Amino acid sequence: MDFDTRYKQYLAIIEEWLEDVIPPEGLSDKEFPEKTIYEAMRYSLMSGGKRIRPVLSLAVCNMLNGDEKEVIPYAGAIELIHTYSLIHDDLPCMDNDDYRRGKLTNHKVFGYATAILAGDGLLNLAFEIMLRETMKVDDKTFSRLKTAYMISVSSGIKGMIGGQVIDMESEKTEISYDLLCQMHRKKTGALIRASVLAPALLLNAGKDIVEKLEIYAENIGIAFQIKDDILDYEGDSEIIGKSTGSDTANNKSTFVSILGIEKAKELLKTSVKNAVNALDGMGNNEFLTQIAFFISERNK
Ligand code: GRG
Repeated sequence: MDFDTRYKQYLAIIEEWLEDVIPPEGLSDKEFPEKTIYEAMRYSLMSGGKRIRPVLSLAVCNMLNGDEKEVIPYAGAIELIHTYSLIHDDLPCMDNDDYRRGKLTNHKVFGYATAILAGDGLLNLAFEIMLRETMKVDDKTFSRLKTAYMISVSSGIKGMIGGQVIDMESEKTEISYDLLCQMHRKKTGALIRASVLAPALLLNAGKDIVEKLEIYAENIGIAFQIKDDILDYEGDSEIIGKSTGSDTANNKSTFVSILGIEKAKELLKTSVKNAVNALDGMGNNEFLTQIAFFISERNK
C-alpha cells in the first residue's frame, strides 16, 4: 500500500475517534447551557490538522503488530493536548496569531476567555480519557499507567510547557544553538516522542526496540522543528494556513536564523537520515521511514 493511502487510512481512524469524543454540533441551549465551550473545542480540534502525532502512534503500533484499539485513546489524547497547546500559543499574550490551520484562531472567533477555557477543556478531556482507559483492570493496566504518566510528563513542565517557557523567555534575544535545541526538544519534540513511545509502552516492547524508537523520535522531532522554521522563512502562507515570516519579524532565534538556511537544510537531511537509520533491522518499518521523509518534505 502506498504512503498516501496508508496515511489516509490512519487519518480516518483518528477523525472517527475524535468525532466520538467531542460533543456534536447543534446542541440545544436548554440541555447544554455551556455549549459554547464545546463549540470552541470542536472548532479547533476538527479544523484539519495533519494529525501527525496520532498517525505516528498508529504506525508504531502497526509496526509492532499491536492492537490499534489499545493505542487510539492515548494517540487521540495526544492530539487533544496538541490542539490545546496551539489554541493557547496563538493567544495575544503568547504568539499572537490570527490564523491557524487556514482558519481564524480560536480567540478571534470565540474571544480570549472562551479560547483559554477551550484549551483547558481539551487538556482536561485528554486526561479524563487516559484515566478512563487506565482504570480498566486487566493484565495491561500497568503499561497503560506508564503510558499515561509518560504522556503527562511529556506535555508538562519537563516537556512541552517547559519548552514554551524557554521560548517565551528567549524572545528578542539571540540564544545559543544548544539552548535552541534544548527548547525544541521540549516544546515540539516531547509530544512527538510521546506519540512514538506510547504504543511501545502500551505493547510492552523490549528495551532494544524502545531505544531505537527513542532515537527515531528524537530525530524526527528536531527535523519537524527545523522544517517548521524553514517553512516560516520560505514557505507559502496560503498552503501552511497561517502567516509566515513571523519568526524574522519577531527577531526569534530559529534554526534558520542561527545556522543560515543552507546549514538548516543540511541538518534537516542529517536528522532524517539518523531517524531512518535508527529503524534499521526492525521489520515492517516502511511507513515510519516514509513519515521521516514526509516531515522533511511537507509544505505545511
Ligand atoms: C501553550 C503550553 C503551550 C505550548 C505551546 C507546540 C507549541 C507549544 C506551540 C506551537 C508553536 C509552533 C508553531 C511550534 C512549532 C512546531 C509545531 C508544534 C507546529 C504545529 O504542529 P503541526 O504542524 O500542526 O503538527 P497541525 O495543525 O498540523 O496539527
